[in-house]
Amino acid sequence: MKSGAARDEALGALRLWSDRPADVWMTEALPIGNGPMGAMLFGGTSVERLQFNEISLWSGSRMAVEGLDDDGQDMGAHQAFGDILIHLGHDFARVTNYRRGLDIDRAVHWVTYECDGVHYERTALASHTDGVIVVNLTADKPAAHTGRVHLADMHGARIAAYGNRLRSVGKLDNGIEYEAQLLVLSGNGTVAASDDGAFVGNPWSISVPRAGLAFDGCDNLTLILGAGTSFVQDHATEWLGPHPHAAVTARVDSAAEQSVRTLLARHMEDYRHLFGRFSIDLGSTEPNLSKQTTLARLEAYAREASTDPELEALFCQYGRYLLTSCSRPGSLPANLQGVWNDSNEPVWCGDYHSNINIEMNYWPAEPANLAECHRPFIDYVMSVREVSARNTQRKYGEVTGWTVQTMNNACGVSAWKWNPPGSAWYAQHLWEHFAFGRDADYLRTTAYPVLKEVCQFWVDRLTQRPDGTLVTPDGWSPEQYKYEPEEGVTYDQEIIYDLFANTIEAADVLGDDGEFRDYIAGLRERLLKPKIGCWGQLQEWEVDKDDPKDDHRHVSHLFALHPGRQITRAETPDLAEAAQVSLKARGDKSTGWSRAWKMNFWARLWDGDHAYTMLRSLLNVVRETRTIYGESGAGVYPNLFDAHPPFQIDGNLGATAGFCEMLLQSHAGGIHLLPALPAAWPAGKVTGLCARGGFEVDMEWANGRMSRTVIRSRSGLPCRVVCGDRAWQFPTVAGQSYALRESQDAGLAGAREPASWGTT
Ligand code: FUC
Repeated sequence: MKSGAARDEALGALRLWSDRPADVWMTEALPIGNGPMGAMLFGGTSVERLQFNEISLWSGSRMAVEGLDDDGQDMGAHQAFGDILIHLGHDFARVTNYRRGLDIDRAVHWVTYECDGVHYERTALASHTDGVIVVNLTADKPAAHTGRVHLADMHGARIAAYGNRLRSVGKLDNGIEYEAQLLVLSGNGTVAASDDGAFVGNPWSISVPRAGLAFDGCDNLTLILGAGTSFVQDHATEWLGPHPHAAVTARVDSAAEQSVRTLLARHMEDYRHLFGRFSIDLGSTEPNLSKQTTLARLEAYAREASTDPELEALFCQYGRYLLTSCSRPGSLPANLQGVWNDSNEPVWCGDYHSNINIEMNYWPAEPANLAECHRPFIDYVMSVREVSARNTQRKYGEVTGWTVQTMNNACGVSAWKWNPPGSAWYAQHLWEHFAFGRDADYLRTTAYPVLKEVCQFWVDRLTQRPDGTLVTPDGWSPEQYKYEPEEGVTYDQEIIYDLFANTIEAADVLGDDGEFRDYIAGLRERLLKPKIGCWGQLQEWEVDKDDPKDDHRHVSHLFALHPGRQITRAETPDLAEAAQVSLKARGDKSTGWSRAWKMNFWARLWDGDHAYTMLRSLLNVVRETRTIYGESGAGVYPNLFDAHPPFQIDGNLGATAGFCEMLLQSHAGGIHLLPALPAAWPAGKVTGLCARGGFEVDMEWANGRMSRTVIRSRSGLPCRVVCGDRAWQFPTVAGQSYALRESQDAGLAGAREPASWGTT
């Protein structure tokens, strides 16, 4: 692992760091994760705390209960799993040269300090390859580690020590069984079970079991943590599978057979394969500033005139780090807090919220080159289809297809308000995975059946007016409590338009469902379309009643601008203008995720400076952990977690999508380079940005103008590119790269003539 000196050199790069241990979980501890497992590290010296989670540890019903109404369903909540406490006894008052940090290009958490003349180093990683969390503690003097390790559990599990292993085994009321194992290995010295309960104190008042492990005179320690549950993503087995004991034991044992160096190497190879595909350089930060702690940089950033392009790039990449760490194929998707949760009653149950939040989580997956990380959401949608269909029939009677309520758990149990276009919004993600990846098999077997069945729900449900117009009944614009349900709400109409548009395109690609395709195309024509109201706004309702003073955080009626594509600056300029009027009226100040959405909206409106204003408001450092809806309190915490407040990961992930949207758009007629470049980023470079159609783009710009672009074709489809007043159009071969060259006519205002292009 990296030496202290090498580490210092890299300060300021893709790293979050601090000069003191964390006190507060939500705002200061730093996250690692391997998909199913997540952990928050505090970097303590007296007591190190590693709070951990498993994505499938959910309380509440596994099945909707017949006879109960929507709000009566017990959807439970994502649960905290437990904690590891390592009692080291290095009182912080005696510690010097303390640093802790998170390197997001390696996905490694580290701590270094000196105490009583000994230099200590600690690293932690969550390995997806090996399915475990590893913590390694070293020192530059022999026998420097003496203390105790405890494994605590949040549900009163049985905890016992066996040799050098701690095991917690428990069962939730809903039948989900779970187990965690912590194996402690040492270089020299001894590690032994000890249940004398001699030391149980910790600053967080975590209730610590008597059983623990005592380590004595060890040169180094390696902790290997495995955790699992009996949840399986299959309603046919009522979501339960075998007890996790065997799988957890196998993972921990197999990791224990490898050296820490090997575990690290395997972890980095896997992680970098995903993370390393995309890079972003928005300019250099002044060296004195880039050397500062993350908190100091955030505080400097809060001063109007201060710039820190490296912090902005870090924030963009942090969203990719977080998604990679909490959303890997084979497990559940990222919930409201990704996977990181220290409470059994997290706000909004740490759920799958269908009216913006889970979708926003996945906005960066495709453009930021993490298509694999999109899979858990797609698999989740596939897994809840049947139970959602039953639930939908309970509500709407004999309809085909299905939809969801606003709050959803891991087993597809829904609660709270129905969100009729929720399934259509989900379906957009299945389509986007194809639009970027162009895998026709996937489209045929996975995405298209979902698109079609969700269309069928609307075929049954749309109301036809005498003039043939189709409207959705009983709509609600999230989350406008002042208004009763009504017909033709813009949010509904726009999402259904998007569903129909995606289904039509999908059928065109597949080429064998022409009748259905034409039928849906006919319905799309007749859908009530967005309207411009009396103050120039895009109407949120069919009736022109929008309140210009309404600053609600949800901007649902602008779905067609983003993430939809019904409204674009180029094709529907009047509607785009109206969307801008509405957006301005809503104002910039709101919750974290709302700011992130507005960053994307302004990018789609090609106003890079306003998108940048939203980015700055997202990077506003706060400490507020209570729930606040209004303008105050939102931004990021010192650990760069997005603050709704409280912590909600959608703001992080939505912001990363916003960066992509500022630099490249591909939702309307080809690839548009630098559509919303702010004045704040006159020069920069990005590699591995993805575009619909199956393209990957590297580009550099200087003085606000593109200087170099290379497009890699994955799909072999023809490519059309626009940048400012230049345009290119050319056939491609899958696997080939194409460098765009300046045309002779470059610079002619409005010219859209094909410029030259060449293979690299
Ligand atoms: C929606 C939002 C809230 C919050 C919650 C999880 O209901 O209105 O702001 O993000 O989801």
